[in-house]
Amino acid sequence: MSIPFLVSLVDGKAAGLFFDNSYRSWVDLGASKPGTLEYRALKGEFRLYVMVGTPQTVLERYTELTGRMSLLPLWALGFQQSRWSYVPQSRLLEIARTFRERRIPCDALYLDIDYMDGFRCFTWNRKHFPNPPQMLADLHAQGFKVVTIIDPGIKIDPAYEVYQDGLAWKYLLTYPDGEPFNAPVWPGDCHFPDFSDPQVRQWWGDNHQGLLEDGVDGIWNDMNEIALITGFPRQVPDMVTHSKEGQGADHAEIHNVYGLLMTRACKEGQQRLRPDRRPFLLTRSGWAGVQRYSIHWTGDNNSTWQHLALHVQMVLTLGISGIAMASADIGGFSGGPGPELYTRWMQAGAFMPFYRVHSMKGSPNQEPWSFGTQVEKICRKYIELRYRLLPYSYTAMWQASQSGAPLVRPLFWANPEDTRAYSIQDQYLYGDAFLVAPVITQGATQRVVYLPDGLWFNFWTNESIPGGQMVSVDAPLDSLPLFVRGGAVIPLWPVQQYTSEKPVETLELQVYITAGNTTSQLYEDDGSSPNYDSPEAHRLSEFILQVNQDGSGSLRRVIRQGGYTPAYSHQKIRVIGLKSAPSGVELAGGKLLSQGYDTATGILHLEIDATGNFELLLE
Ligand code: MIG
Repeated sequence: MSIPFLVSLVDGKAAGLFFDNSYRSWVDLGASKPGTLEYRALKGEFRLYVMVGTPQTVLERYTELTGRMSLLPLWALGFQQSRWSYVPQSRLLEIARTFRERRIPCDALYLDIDYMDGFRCFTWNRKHFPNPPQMLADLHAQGFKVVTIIDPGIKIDPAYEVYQDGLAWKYLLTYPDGEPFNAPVWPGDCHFPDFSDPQVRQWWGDNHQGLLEDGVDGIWNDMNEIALITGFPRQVPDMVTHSKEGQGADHAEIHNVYGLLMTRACKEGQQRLRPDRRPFLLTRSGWAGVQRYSIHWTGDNNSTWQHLALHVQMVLTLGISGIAMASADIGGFSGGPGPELYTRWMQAGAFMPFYRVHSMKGSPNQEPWSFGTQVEKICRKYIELRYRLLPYSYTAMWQASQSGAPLVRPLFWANPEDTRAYSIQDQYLYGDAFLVAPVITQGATQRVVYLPDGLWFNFWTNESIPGGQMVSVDAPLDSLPLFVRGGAVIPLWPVQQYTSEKPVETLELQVYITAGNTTSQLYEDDGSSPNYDSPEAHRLSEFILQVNQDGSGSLRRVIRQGGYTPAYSHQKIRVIGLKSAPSGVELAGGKLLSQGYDTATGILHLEIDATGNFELLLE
């Protein structure tokens, strides 16, 4: 993933520099000449876009230019289990069954390269998967979605249709003399499609028809850097030629955008072939703007504590580079994590833009039940929390589609003036309200957390803590240090075993009282329609909280956009942080079905029958 975009932040003022040149380039950030940024590229034009403002407005401008993600189906926010590879079919079905038996929520299972027939793209290994439509229907009935991998390498095999067509129609990369370029990948010697040609993209997209008709729910693009395996040549030579939309170009110019163009072909194919569904695509390679087509995982990491720390750092960096949804292989790809590392990784992963375990061929099992009952119990707790917070995460994903704001944000995002937050890379914000400080040190049962200015609440204890200071937090193995910004209104759903298991009948709202005025958003739609932009298909609400010094105040829900009607008819409200029981509670816009103040916890519990606008007064 190569994104020649730089964000600087000095005394609260942010600048974005986008070097729009796809050739190999070098950046020296003051290492050889202090105070001087040096940028060099092999060839091409010098084209620089400059944006200034706050980190937020810089990202808004950058993604206005390079594009924003479209909403993924809701299931993409559920838990996802992958490995290289779940074969044969009986193994995949066993994994699915075990999730349901053990009541560990899960939405998606992945099929890595061994589902194919001799690594030929768009084929099935019929020995291991005798009846894919039947198998997929069976998994769908249990609430699972299935994502299959597709690599760009096309096996050189005269009996293989994709090879025949690609060769006959001259859709493949060639040397300048017209000879097709070939190099080894998993299937042996391969040719590669020229995704910089619109006709090739159309053809490649259409090639997904069989998989989609069989019932595959999403696609996973790998090796699209282009990565080759041991042999000759080691890399695609610069002289290899491309169409570049008919203008002609060499590989030196296209190399960095090849992966992005492949994802474009795949996403557009999904849209054409299955217009009634939102596309799902996960890619390894990409370039500036790949967020328009795909989400991203960071490739082959190791099952080490260092790589857990790196997971956080990389997702933060990718986020401010326009990739609003990125994550890494949870548990680590190569090696085995052991129970403690796996547990810590599963906790942090619950607060990543997407939540996917993946591991390498030959590595020990990495399902949530693979490390004994204690670890399984903790994993279930965090996966369930992920499902509880779906309406919150979904709103954050919608924000990414509107403004480019990533789901995982650096601490300075909300406090650009707070210079102490600038260099913190082992904590992050998740959406507007959460601050996450994962434990990334072996053996640690405590960690130090920096809380930026404002009032914060410990999510587990509801204790309120003033920000602008470092605090030490207890973090036994079952505890992820997690804080909520004062003034936030967090929407929650009940736990489900998968995202569309049952209609949500009650929306829960957790309100964190802080003196002042705050606004929180909630975006709602059916979680699957591609036309979510239309007014009837979605609804945007704001929760406006106004609290006086004496604790009295109001909470209003205001529908700002759209006429979508969710399934729930009740809202349960928990008001956290009141100093004492309110002397009166009044509701406009619905019926107050129950109320109670719990003196032990200091939480005010309310249930109302409103589904839309309401105003709640606390005296
Ligand atoms: O050379 O498809 O990053 O996630 O499991 C390895 C097999 C090829 C690399 C990907 C990894 C995937 C693996 N692939």
